[in-house]
Amino acid sequence: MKIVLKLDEKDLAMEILKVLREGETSGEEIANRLGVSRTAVWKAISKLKKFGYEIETRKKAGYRLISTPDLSPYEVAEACLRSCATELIKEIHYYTETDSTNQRAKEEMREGLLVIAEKQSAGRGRLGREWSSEEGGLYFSLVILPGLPIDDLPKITLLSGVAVCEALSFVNAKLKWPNDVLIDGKKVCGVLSEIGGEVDSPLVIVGIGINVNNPVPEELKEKATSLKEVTGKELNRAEILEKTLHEFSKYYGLLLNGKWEEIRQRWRELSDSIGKEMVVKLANREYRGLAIDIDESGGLLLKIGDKIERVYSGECFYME
Ligand code: BT5
Repeated sequence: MKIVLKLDEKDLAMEILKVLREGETSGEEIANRLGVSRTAVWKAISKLKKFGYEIETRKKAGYRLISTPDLSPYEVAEACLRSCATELIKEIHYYTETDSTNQRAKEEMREGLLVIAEKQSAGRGRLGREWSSEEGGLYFSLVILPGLPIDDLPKITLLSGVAVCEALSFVNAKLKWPNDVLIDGKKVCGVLSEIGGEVDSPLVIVGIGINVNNPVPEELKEKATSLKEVTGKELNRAEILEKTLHEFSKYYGLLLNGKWEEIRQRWRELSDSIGKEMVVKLANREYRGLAIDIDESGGLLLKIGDKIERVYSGECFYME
């Protein structure tokens, strides 16, 4: 199922939610307050129930909101509005399931689009790898138009990692170059930035996957974890989305205002990689060395013997 919500347009189900959050209300009162028919109210309430809102209907008294799902199109829209990232997000495409939110975003390719899915059947990582995307995780892609040269785009991946790390500061999340967020050395989030649109002013799709309440597949257990596993409880995905978008818009604003150095410094502070021996595999060669810093364009600086090598992409491992 797909739901489209435009943040600058009113949506009846969202309006009704707001009313129900104030307390029990009759169908008639809702209809009068919002200037719609009672049938329209009833239909919107049925839709809300379908998305997991528990709403009690009592004769005469009316509708009472009993519980709210941790993610739904409406929770996503409210999270976007609360996150202050509304300059970046204009439209939400919410899927109960899709192949890949990056793929969906790539097909639409409109600045201001946020694609989010409860589950992905073909979630993807870099270099053709897979991203396991069971129900309970957070999987979303944002289309932005940074107006920056292509060479600056790795900075978007790095700042996205910083934003997730800040949002997950309650579990002491750290960054592994170039696109991983770790908790106690295990991957909890991956970022996949892709490019489309015009060459001189490319649109960028920032895809973020965070393991929240989803199970981590058995074969990844040694190197991956989820927030539920770390904290021992289920977390509200809309809240994590809100925090991440809030931090993203803050750091993205810094980048657009020429303050890359501030982001770079924050990356260093949150880094798990600096000071570690790393292996970076490229298609035709492999580097092994001590990670000492990221350079001015976001590349990793590896000290190999008495030489410093710069790497800009590749598969990265820590040496045992
Ligand atoms: C990434 O790739 O880490 C980028 C992942 C981006 C996923 C998001 S979800 C929303 C959006 N839509 C998409 O289709 N993608 C984005 P990479 O660095 O290549 O890491 C992939 C590797 O991480 C895999 O080869 C596995 O070893 C591991 N992995 C796969 N699923 C994982 C998971 N759920 N949690 C932790 N590690 C995982």
